Amino acid sequence: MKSWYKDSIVYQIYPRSFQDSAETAFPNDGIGDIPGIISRLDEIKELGVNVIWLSPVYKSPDADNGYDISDYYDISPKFGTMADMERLFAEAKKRDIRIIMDLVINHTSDEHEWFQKSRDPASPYRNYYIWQPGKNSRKQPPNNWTGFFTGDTWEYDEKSGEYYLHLFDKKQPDLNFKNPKVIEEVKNILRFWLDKGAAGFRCDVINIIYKTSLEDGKKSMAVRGLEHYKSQEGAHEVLRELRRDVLDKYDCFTVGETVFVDLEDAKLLCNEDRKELNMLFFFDHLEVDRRIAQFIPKKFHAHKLLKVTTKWQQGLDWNAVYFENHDQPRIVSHYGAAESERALPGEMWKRSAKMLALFEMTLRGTLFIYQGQEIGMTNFDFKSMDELNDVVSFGINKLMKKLFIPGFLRWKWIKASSRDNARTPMQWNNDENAGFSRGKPWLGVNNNYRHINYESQKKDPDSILNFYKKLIALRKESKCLVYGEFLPLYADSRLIIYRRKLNNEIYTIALNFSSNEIKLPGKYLPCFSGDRVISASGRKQESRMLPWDGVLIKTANY
Ligand code: TEU
Repeated sequence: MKSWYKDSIVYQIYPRSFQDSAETAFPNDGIGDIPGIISRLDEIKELGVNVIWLSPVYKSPDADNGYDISDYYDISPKFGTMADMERLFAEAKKRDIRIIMDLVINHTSDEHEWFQKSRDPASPYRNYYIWQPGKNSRKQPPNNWTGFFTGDTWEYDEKSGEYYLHLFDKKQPDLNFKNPKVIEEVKNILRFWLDKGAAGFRCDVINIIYKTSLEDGKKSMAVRGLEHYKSQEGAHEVLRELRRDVLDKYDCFTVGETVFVDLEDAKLLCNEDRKELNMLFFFDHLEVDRRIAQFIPKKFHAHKLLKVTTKWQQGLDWNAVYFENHDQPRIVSHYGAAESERALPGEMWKRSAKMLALFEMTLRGTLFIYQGQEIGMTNFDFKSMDELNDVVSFGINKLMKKLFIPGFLRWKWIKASSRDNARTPMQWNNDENAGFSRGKPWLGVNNNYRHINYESQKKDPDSILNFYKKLIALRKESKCLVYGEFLPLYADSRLIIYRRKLNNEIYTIALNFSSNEIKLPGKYLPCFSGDRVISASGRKQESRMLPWDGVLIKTANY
């Protein structure tokens, strides 16, 4: 297996929010599409990206925006046609950009042919899903599990006379990985896309695909039942089989999305010798200021962030490094200084977005950037639930109502954590709808698009976009930044200092996560005596850190 993926820069595209075009069956329908992506490949290339991760573009009734697939071998007409997809592979290839697909196999859509057939108890597809009789003469669901989207996990089907399992929405029935036929189906899907030119897969919730038992779950605040299906031996075996029979025959890589994963699980899942995944996405670093239920906030302390970062940076052979995706709030609104969204984004928004870029780009692993992150896009100033679209936000609202959480608090938390924050259309320019679409966008365009957009940042040498470009270029020149050791040096509640080291090459990085000017601790001053390679503020302060500043120093031997 070649390791080109290790020093790759991956750009995640959420197709419905990237670029709409007039070239599909639904021209200018306010939903981004594949011809739209093709028209933006040059911008992606210019950023320094060499891999695209494409969120699902398959046929889907969109109960969960494409993460509910009804045909793995076809493209949703909203996004275009298979011919468009082939053109995307070809156009990307011309620019030396590879594409990885989103592999969603824990569940399908309930509108998938397999599921429809499986509703008949006599069908050979019955065993593709997890059907169970109810308890107490079918009045009650088969067990007490609770779902990822805050609701039930069992849905009764009249036609079948039984319940089916769905860990996510009821329109996302879970596949049964105890059935070898399901694994064969997945292999066929993999081969189909690899033969079309895919360079790998991002594997959705891959550590929960195998349900060892269906017994009741133990008491839990979060997802009840998890111990029966999280990181089970069965899942490890499936992954090894997919690697052995398909993936290892191609020049490709996998990155698993792994929920509630701990370091011990992760070590098994992406240990190179075990041949399961190449790397994985964990969530710890984005949850240092949240409680078990992800949407409840708690105070941010920079030292916690360094602790978690160190644990994963040092704990795994190889990391997938990301700060944003289509499920997370925008990083500058989360850990940066995107002031109240009503104010125009100011100097601190910009500096903190750069500081966070510097943080991410100086971590060890394969780098992932989510669309819009490179221009410091912020959370959206939603006014009410009516403006939201995500199934999870509605689920959380319902759950919190049940718990008698007052309306203002519910709204405050949902607004800050809604997955829709990441899903507002890409802000390309100053034109109507930020240049995203000539039609009415499926989700609101952020009101700040005249201040935050790609076109104006492209022209501005001091922009966040150009800062990302510089950092990416720097990373390409330095093996140390990609492969070097990660060594924490110092942290308090606002300041983080760490170092990257490979042989004689040493970088020291300091990040200020606050709006105060901070004096660097005297003990570490000598580390800052080297060449100041780049800083978020662009200013040179020898012993102090400006608010929200980040600096990268090439340290002389120390
Ligand atoms: O997400 C997995 C997942 O459970 C979380 O990221 C989830 O969005 C969060 O916990 C909600 O509270 C993956 C996909 O990234 C997501 O978009 C899908 O909705 C989900 O799987 C189901 O396919």
